[in-house]
Amino acid sequence: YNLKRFALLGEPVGHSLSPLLHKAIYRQLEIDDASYRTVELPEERLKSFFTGFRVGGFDGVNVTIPHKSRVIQLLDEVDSKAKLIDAVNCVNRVGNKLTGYNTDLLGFAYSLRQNNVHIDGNVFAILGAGGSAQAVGAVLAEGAAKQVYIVNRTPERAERLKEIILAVNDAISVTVCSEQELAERSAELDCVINTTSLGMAPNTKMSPISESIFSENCLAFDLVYSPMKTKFLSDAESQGAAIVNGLQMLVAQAVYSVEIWMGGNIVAHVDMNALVRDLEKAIK
Ligand code: SKM
Repeated sequence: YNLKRFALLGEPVGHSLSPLLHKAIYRQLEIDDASYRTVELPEERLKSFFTGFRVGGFDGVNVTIPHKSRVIQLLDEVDSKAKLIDAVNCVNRVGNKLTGYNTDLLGFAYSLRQNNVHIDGNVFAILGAGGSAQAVGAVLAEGAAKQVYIVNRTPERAERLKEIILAVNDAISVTVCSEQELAERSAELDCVINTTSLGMAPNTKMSPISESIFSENCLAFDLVYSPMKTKFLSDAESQGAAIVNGLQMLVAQAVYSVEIWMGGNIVAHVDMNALVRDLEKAIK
């Protein structure tokens, strides 16, 4: 009897929904020989953790804030897209070899598809320019968005995000702009994506942008999922925009991780909507 062991590494990880989510995935797939736990890991213990992981301590791990970039140097191989955005959130061990992936990218692309958001030829705004913004930018670039606006407090990070988008697809028009400049373009926007943590519990009264940005033809996508309806999303809804929160992306990145670890065609066989409902119940 060979129990497969998986874990989420981060600091903090106490409030993560991943253990519950992964257990729900195993239950759905009738996998009864897998376990998933959180490992709270300060930076100085990352290296020694990986020494044990490599020789069989775990079969695979997810990586969350603040280690997604730092783990890269501890791996044998890294998927090219993960390398480009300098973020790994999923590591697979085969024998003593560790390979890094980024399933946040795949999860975001999945959620856009599920909500019928076409990337090709459309106009997007990305709010924020941190790690998850880079994943979002890479997906929009690969899907051949027509135009991407980037609004971020520090222009240096916004420029870095612009470079990443253009490295994936140099045919895209990318503009770093102020909130005011974006507001003047609001009629053009097909989709506005919040990648900042503004509005996340406990700061639920905050939004990264004024509600004047939204229109009826726009979809507001918030990577935040707690609360399920942030101020950003309720503002968008009040302007007649469609809204999507980050739960579906969270579920999808987990399912893609399980597929990497266990092989087979898991993404196609899982009921993602049922998993989203499981999480909604847990959040309430
Ligand atoms: O990339 C994911 C990670 O796999 C799990 C997670 C969580 O449990 O909060 C968040 C994201 O960083």
